[in-house]
Amino acid sequence: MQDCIFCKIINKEIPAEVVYEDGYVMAFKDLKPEAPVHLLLIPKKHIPTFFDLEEEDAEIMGRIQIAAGRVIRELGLADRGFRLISNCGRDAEQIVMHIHYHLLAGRPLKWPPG
Ligand code: DGP
Repeated sequence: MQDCIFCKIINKEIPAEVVYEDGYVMAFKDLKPEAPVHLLLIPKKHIPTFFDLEEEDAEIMGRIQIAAGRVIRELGLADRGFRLISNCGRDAEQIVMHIHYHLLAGRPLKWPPG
């Protein structure tokens, strides 16, 4: 999608610190980190919100979660754990309209998040 900042990152039109990439998923560092590890995991397909998901997207969404575990394991943080969270819509303050999960790790994470 032309005006989507995350699609531009996928297409390498704007830079990002990419830590994981396969045919379906990309993970890169968040511009404004809220934890020692703060990554954004996104589908390479442009899907604005969870309300736009179709049956055929089930595999891609599952792959995001597999990638999350893989990245955390590679960072040596599997014994400590992580939080995977997604903001959807206005009340959750979704700013970028391309589905993404925030992956937070490297410090104790309070619950509820706010
Ligand atoms: P939200 O839509 O509220 O779930 O958060 C979007 C996140 O995306 C926010 O934490 C900041 C991050 N972000 C926005 N623009 C860019 C960018 O151009 N590069 C990177 N790496 N992160 C971005």
